Order: sequence, then C-alpha cells, then structure tokens
Amino acid sequence: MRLDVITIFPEYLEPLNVSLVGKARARGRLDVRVHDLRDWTHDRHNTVDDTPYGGGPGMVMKPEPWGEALDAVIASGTGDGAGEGVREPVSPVVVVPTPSGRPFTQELAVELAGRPWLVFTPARYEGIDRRVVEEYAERYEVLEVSIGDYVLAGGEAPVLVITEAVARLLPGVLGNAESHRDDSFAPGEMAALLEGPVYTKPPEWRGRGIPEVLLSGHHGKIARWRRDEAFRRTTRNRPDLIVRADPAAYDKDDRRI
Ligand code: 6GU
Repeated sequence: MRLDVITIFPEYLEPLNVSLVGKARARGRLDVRVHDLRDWTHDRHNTVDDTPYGGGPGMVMKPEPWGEALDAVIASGTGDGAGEGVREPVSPVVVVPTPSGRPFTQELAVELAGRPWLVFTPARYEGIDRRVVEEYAERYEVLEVSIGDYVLAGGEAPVLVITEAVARLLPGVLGNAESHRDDSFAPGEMAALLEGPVYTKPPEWRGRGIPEVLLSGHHGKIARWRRDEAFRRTTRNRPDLIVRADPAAYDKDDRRI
C-alpha cells in the first residue's frame, strides 16, 4: 500500500518511522511519502494561507499550493508523472482530515486497508479552500474524515491515527494474523463489544491473582467469561454500543460449555 501525506509540518509525521508502521515500511508492506506543501508555493514567504472571504476568525489554506501538490503527487503514481509509485496505474483515495468529516471507524479502517493508495491532506488553520475538495472529487474518491468529536489544531495527528489503524490491518504487518479478529469494534459476531481485561505472567503480582477460569484450560468457559467481561466493560464505558448489540450472537457459543 502506498501512502502520501502533504503537510506544512513534515516533521509531525516522524512517528511513521517508528513501531508498527515503521516496521511495515521497513518490510516493504507500506510505501510512505511525506511532502512539504510549501514546496508548491512560489512567493518569497511560501504563503499557504489567507484571510477568509466573508470575514471571521482565523485563516484559510489557499487552493493553489494544494492543487499543485495534489497534481504532482497523484501524477507520480498514476503513470502520468516521472516517479513510479505503484506497479499499475491506480487511482488514489484522497483522505481529507477535518472535524467536519464523517466519523473514522474500524469499518472505515478496514475499507481503507483494502485500497492500494491513500493521499492525505492534513490542514492547519480553519481548513482548506472548499474548491479543492470540489475539484478533486470530480476525478477521484475524496473522503472527508473526522477522528472524533473534539477539535484539533491540525490534521497531522489524525493522519497518524488513521495510518496506524489501517497499517495494522495489512497482511503480514501484525505478527499474529488472528490478533485483530476480535478487536473491539471489529466487524463480526463480537461487533459492538469492547474487549475485556487481559493477563500474563506472573500468576501473582502484589498479592493479586488471575481469574481462576483462565487457568482452567476449559475453552468454552473461558470464551463465556471473556464475553461476560466484554459486556460488563461495554455497559460501563459505552452503553451506546450495547443497544446495537445482538444478544443472540454473543450466546452462540454457550452450548459448547
Ligand atoms: Cl480529522 N482534524 C481536526 N483538525 N480536528 C479533528 C479531527 C480532524 N477529527 C477530530 N477533530
């Protein structure tokens, strides 16, 4: 999978060299390219923003640098340009992080993980001139995405969040292919339940033991205990998820006990 990020703070994306995403890059599962938006400005001050039409606080990112940057980056991967990003000419999904976007969910992460090429356009200030989204939506898939109901100063942190959620779903990135099958929020029979508590060695720590059932070796009982704990935790932390849960799905395993 190829990821391009166009930003005025390339250094903000340094964490993409670390941990899971960094390893995915080192292993060749991810081709990440970070670009400085100011490379596509032409004035002495490398201006990327201006005052909003209609007035109001803050600044708006100018359309011209974004247009030139997106044209150059997209051309480098579609066979129209000098670079060769991807083997066959493919179309990118342009991901625009914005608090006004559609919610980023595990379902959307799964969808994006199935795409060959994502181009991120994290903005600062009050966002990007609307015409940029209009222009590229005519030629490409453009997704405006929010990572939650709060306002950040820019889209770079959301790019890190989205990239990590997507990268860990790519084949061969997580050590254990099974380990995201029962993630909290994973589509499937445990959908809409948070994961319960986990334990490892030592069997006693500061006087605290391990739930007996986990030492029983009884897989059916362990599965039911985990399901019950997941329900308990979800009820406490995310009651909104419980109303969407299908109790029959969670009881399915009971006859094995
Ligand atoms: Cl994607 N961007 C910004 N600036 N703030 C946010 C966000 C995105 N998602 C939630 N808050």
